[in-house]
Amino acid sequence: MAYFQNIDQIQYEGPKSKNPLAFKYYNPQAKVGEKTMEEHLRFAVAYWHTFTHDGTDPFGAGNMQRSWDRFQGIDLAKARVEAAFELFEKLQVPFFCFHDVDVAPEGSTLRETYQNLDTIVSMIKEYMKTSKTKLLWNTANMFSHPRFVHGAATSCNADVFAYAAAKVKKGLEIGKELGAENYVFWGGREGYETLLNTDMKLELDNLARFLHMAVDYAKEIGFDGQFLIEPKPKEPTKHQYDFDVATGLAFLQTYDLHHHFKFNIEANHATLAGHTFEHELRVARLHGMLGSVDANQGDLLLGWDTDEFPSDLYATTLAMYEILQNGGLGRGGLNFDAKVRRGSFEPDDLFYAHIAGMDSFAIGLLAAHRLIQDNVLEDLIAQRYASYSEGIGKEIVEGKANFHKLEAHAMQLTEIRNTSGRLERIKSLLNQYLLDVPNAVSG
Ligand code: XUL
Ligand code: CO
Repeated sequence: MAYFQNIDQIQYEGPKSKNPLAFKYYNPQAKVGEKTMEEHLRFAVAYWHTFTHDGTDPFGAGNMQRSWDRFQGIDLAKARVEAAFELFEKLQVPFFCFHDVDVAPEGSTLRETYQNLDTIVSMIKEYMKTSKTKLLWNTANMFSHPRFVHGAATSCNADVFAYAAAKVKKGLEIGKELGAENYVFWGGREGYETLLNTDMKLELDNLARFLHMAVDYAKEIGFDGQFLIEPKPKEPTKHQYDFDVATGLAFLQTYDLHHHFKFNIEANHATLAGHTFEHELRVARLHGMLGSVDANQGDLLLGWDTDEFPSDLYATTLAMYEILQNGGLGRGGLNFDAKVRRGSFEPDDLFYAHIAGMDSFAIGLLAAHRLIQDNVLEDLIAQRYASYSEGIGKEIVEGKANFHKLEAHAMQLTEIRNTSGRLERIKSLLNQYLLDVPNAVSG
């Protein structure tokens, strides 16, 4: 049966189209440089926001109109799979992502939960045989159930640590079964509320022990997906251990885990950490650790994780700039970890939201590609740092300088001349490239 009866497959109609159910910029088969847009962008639908979230917020009950909600329990889970593959096909998205509890209800015992998962995973596997949509990543939800009140791998309760391990073990088996490209570890409640009752050293050591066990088990069963850490500074705990990319990197290096992991970078998590999205992407890229992206955006007037669909074209352009400079996302993708606003409760809003996100990243891709082709930022940066390609600067970067030499150089300086950073000129250039995108598409 069809859950989105009034909606046909979304087609590319170009920037002049007035059809709200059409792509204006995302043209999956169109080439940008060497790759098609579909290959560059590797979009994924997040199961939890699109098929599970019901609009509940701290002040109000669920309000989303979702026709699958007339079912319950395992039947509801099955209806969601049907709805999901219908939406994937109509949106032409190459990937999807899910948590264990998004796809199958928890049973009253762990064994029963496994049975529910097995039922739904084999149904998903059947659908995947004929669908073009693949699994970008799956993960285990280790934050919603009350047992995880003090965390999972960092819980003060060893039974909870064991329960969490069982969930990840099952998750890795599911990832292998469905051919997942990646497996995500978002820290859920891995953090703390107060140091007054927290053994931080034990918690961090345990988190590392847990991740090493996951690496070992993946090897044992031959699961070859890329492992990803998703940093977030706060929510649900006041301090999350995987605060941002730099903090996560230090943790991974300290515990000798960095060979096995990359980062899944979420835009809204970056802004919560007081960074820009592109900052987090850059830090990961410089260390060869940029794995995948949770494509959303926050509201800078609000201090919490709003998970909006991305529409800020500056952010998508600068993100795509980092991704292109990275040589792409490899096995990663752009997962819309984003939800429609509570006021957007009708089923077709799910399509408008994804179209907005996909077009916004397609525009970002087109603008960033041209910026790179024309060496716009590279030339500006090369000029700005020109003092390091000759004289004393060259000696510094070549390791030929020391404090004696530098002091002697400084002593003979009569004047130090700086030049302008020209930020406003650069922003105008960026505007020109963005406004040129429709021309890039039509010709
Ligand atoms: C929470 C969040 C998660 C992860 C997967 O803020 O982003 O949905 O992406 O657990
Ligand atoms: Co996320």
